Amino acid sequence: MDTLTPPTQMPMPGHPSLLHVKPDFIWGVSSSSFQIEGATNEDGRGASIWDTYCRTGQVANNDTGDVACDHYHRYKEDVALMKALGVQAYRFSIAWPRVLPLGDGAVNEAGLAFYDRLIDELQAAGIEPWICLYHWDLPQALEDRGGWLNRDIVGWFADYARLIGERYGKRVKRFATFNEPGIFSLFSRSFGARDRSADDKLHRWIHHVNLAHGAAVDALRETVPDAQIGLVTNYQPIFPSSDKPEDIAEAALIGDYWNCAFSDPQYLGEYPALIRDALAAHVRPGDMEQIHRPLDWFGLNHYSPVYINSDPNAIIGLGWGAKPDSIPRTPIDWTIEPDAFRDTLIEVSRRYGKPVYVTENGYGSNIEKPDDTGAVIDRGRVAFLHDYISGLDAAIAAGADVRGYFVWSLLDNFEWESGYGVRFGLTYIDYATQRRIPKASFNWYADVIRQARGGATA
Ligand code: IFM
Repeated sequence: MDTLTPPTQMPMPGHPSLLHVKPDFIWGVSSSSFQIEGATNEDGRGASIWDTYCRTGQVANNDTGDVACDHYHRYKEDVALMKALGVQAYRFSIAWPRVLPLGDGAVNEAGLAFYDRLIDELQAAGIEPWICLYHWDLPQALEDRGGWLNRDIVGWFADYARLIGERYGKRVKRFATFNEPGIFSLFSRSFGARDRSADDKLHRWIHHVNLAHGAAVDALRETVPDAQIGLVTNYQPIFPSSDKPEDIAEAALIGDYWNCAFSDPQYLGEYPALIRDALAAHVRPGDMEQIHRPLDWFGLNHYSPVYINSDPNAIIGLGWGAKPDSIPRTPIDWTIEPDAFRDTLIEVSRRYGKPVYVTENGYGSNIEKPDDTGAVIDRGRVAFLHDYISGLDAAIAAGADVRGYFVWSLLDNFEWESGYGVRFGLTYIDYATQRRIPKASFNWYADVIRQARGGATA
């Protein structure tokens, strides 16, 4: 792809190679509660840490999740969009504070009823619901009790998982415990000051997340015996940005934190070598068995490789390195490297030995808007998806057991610190009116799905 050509002027790519994708491959889209639901003060929902954070002035444009995509009220329209897209599955997360406003204790029936309505709508549309228990919106009340640094959170999370299993388990079989534990652990606002004294907090936090995962798996198995359970990780190649020995060593260390600190103990039963000693102080007898519960699938969220250098003043020495100039970028400066995606699929398939589902992949832009005719012709996103889906096909050809692919995301949504200024959707949201405008990528992806499932293309 020619990076010097502005995305708006690129020719629209055709179909990706799908020679190795089987007919029962699952095509889907992903979202998360805080990023789309809105209605943060409705029907008894409690506050989450992101409601609080949005009021600290650290989110672009002081955006909040108060309205977001108003999905809480417009879920029927959104499911209709998914039906038009032709997806077989939809991965969404439950807002823990919507169903347990204080994180534990009293249950909010109105909050649970919302997800019943959503599941009803999905099932009526023939779309399988995939539930993720935790996509970062921790109840503020639990944060006030120490959050992920308090070992009690293992029990709080297990009780929450049991509630979800009991309530939805007759109709939902696919569950993920966490979305990208590496990201919310390494970059959470609770991470603390950028100095080495906070390292120990990080290790305690990592271990508690892992224990909570294992306890939640047990709770889901008790309540949903035929559940298919996995973890969703953000696993990317971690490259040193120079050939200095300290940068090479740092990239290897960050690889163990970012990619393996959760998936290795959860799928393989031990912490990766470079961080094992640091974690040991927090591991009690029986902990590793509690974490290492049988899992059914591996969820991969993948965007682009990470370039690292060594920063002796930063926690775990993590410094952001320069990205090679020669590599194309998305408008938000993420490198476009579909070969790295292919290689990552091959790596996680071999390393963890489970069926792999790509639970997120997508293209972020801070320059998208409707053209004079009102259409959003997002050629850059189409080119990205084309190349990444081709990479996926190549990974399957090379032996990776990849069973599904979910685009991030159905809708433009709240992109955390970037607020609404960064758009990842197949559907443009006009936030002033909440009008949904399917982009060119929406029609393109619908066509890819039709083609993959043996149907005629438009
Ligand atoms: O929006 C996020 C999502 O919440 C987690 N994975 C990456 C996406 C894009 O940054």
